[in-house]
Amino acid sequence: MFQPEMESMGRDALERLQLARLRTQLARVYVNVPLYRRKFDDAGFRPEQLETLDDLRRVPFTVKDDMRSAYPYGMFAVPMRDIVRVHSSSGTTGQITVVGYTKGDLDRWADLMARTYACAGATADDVIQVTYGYGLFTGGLGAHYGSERLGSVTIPISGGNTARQVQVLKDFGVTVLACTPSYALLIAETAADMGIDVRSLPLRVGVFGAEPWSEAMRAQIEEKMGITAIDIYGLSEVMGPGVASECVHKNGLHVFEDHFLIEILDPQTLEPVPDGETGEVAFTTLTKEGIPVIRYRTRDISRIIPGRCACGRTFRRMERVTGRTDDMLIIRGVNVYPSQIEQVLMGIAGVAPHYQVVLTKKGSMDAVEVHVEVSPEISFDEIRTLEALQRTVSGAIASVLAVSVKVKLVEPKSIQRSEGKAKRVLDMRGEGAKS
Ligand code: DLL
Repeated sequence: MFQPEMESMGRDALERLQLARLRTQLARVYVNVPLYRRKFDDAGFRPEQLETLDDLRRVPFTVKDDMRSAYPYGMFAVPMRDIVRVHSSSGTTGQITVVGYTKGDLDRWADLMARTYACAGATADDVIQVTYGYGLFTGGLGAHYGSERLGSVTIPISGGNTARQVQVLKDFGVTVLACTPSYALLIAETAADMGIDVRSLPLRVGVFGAEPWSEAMRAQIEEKMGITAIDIYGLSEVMGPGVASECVHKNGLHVFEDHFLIEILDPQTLEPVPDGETGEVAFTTLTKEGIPVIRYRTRDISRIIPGRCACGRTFRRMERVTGRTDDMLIIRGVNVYPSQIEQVLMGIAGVAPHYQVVLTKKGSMDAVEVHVEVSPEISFDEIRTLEALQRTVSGAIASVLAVSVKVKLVEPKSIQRSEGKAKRVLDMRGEGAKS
């Protein structure tokens, strides 16, 4: 553990620390951020009324639209002269939002990312290739400073130029790869095309996140690269990567609860649900200075995994994020997440782990097509083989998801690859549609 005194502290001590930090945080945002003062006043809540952690239920939520309406700096809780860095959210679903960090924030972030690598089993002896994008995206610089804080050799290559990624992976003796899981697959595929067997390289760990991925995809990456693949989670509004991370037991992501309070909300009532139940994840930052967020609704779906982890960390674990409420497809009344389709596809021999869900309109009806690449070893000219494979895929989706969708098999490498977050849903339903 990178900070064992925090990561394995007793739950009682942790809750006392959380309460003290929460009180300070609420008082600070009430005084310094007009949006919070207005929200608290409207709800009849004063920070000094908070007596227990449970009282957080009385505090109003923060949503993405609050951040958008405060664009760019309206939610900062310190004067601009104390801000030393800004990042912004990826903005795939609308206008971008800006987040600001003080020196103290950057210092804590580096610690939390060092914790993340240590969770994955990395040490100062590792050589870490940081392939998350550098820039306004939090992935690159977050992963970079964490790697330096741990004392590892840091390779700040950023995303893109996949052939060079493979070359560096091979020549620089890289032992840890940090990138999105979909990009890890592309790196593996490119290495194979270059005649390089990643399994024979010193690479042993991947710290993958920034997009939903499935257990089956983990198995594929681990097999292709001969590594342990660890799921890491975070979001810009809360900090960036370094909010939660799996440990080597790979059974849920430890939430760094000394810095972030997690709640799982019932999607209908928005009341917090007990551990074990699934819902929307909300976070409250406990130590952020630049832009603290209070009960921020992430739209990510997860649950708390009850029980202790064998690694000795006392932080509770959240289950891997299976999807977002705004990514959910409703196909003839059935709720479907792209990652569920992925899970099904990965279990079928003959199809490659590259797919896209395409939404179109037929008259007034929404139509859903799943485009799946066939594996390179399947000949695209053998009609009968393809037909049989198509039936297998549609049948598997229908039986697992309880809804039938049209499946289109496409040629190897025809689905666009991504060097960052993969685009799993292509919305072709017309003007103004989200894509
Ligand atoms: O993606 C931060 C990050 C960078 C996390 C590198 C991990 C590694 P944003 O661009 O603000 O920040 O996107 C945040 O990405 O709300 C989730 O929907 C999704 N996401 C992040 N990590 C995971 C993960 C970064 N491990 C949004 N599994 C979040 C599933 C993830 N989804």
